[in-house]
Amino acid sequence: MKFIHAADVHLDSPLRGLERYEGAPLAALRCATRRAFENLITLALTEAVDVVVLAGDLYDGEWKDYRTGLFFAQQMARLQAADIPVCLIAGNHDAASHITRVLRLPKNVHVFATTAPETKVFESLGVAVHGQGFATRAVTDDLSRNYPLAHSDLFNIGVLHTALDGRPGHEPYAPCSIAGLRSQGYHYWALGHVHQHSIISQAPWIVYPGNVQGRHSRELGAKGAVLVEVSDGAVSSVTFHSLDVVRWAQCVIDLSAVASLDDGYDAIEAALRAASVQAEERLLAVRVRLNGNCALHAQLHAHHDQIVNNVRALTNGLGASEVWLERVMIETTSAAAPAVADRHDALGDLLRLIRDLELDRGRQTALVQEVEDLNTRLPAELRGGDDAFDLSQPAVLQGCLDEVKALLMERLLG
Ligand SMILES: [Mn+2]
Repeated sequence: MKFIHAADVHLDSPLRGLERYEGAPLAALRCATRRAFENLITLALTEAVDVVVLAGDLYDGEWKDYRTGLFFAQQMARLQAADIPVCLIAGNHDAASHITRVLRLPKNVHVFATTAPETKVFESLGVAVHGQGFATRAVTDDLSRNYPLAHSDLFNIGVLHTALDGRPGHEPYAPCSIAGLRSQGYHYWALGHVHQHSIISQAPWIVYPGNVQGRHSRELGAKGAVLVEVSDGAVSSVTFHSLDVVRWAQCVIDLSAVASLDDGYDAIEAALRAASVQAEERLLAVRVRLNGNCALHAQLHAHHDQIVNNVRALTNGLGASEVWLERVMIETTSAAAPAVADRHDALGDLLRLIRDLELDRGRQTALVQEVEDLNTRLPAELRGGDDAFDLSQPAVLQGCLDEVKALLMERLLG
């Protein structure tokens, strides 16, 4: 017996604010969750699995129109034609209360109840699947406590969308403990919600497959699902298969030992080349982060645009995968600043002024109030979302002060 365990498909997840990115491969990114899901179904067919388990957040939220549901139904029909059943629970993103459009699904798809745990027995396979979906978005009860005990003569799979005992960056929904999960006596807990693949336990198996397709620059690396093989009533192997069509990566390049911009570009190119090889011929969406205490600091900040476009040009000739430069973040610190800040002249005064500003919360607040008017005039995509430009955030303000300092240094000294 073998089955596929996937979760957090987030079908048709909207990609916010991509329009503002130069040269973003919009069509590829918009379709990515669908293409990755097709890869999942293809894997199920080629492996001729006995069951497919989807552990919540199949949909990102309410469908914009019926096309999302129709696409899913079409993929389910591919499995139906091969007699492969699907067990599915709702998560916080596609909680029953949140999805108002409903489509009838092919008969091979079993959607678990959201009011109480339910068990689906596949007699011919010797398998019992236990599950309960989210009725509402924010489930704060431990759903696992009401799950039934294992059926002693069957292989038992528990399907649950949960943050376990809390996972950084994830809402603490349907909290539960590893000890609690063990107490049901199941062989395998098919979890969802955490987008990073991880094997929490092997006795019993408690597994997050991670999401099937990364959706932004914080969902890095290979994404896919796990294939689980069972023999003699026990798990014999758990294998991760990458299914993503767009790979998100970050290249962090330390420029502290780099003396010239040219050497800097060489270091960046080497890092991009390595990332493109790792993407295994998928489209690579890469964020470049330049850091280190370095002599180039002022130059990098003063010529930000030129740097970004030179890095973009580097992505052209890499070969292995198509590479899209999502963003260049200049996070270097200045190796030269302290000496200048000690000078007893206007430039020294200026740098000391900025340094004092960095240390004084009260003056920062006053500064933020002064530019508040500017903030309200920014386009919406800059004010919201994952990378919002929000000066009231200390890190954003600090970044601006760094940039101003470097720019002034370069202009006044250079
Ligand atoms: Mn979730």
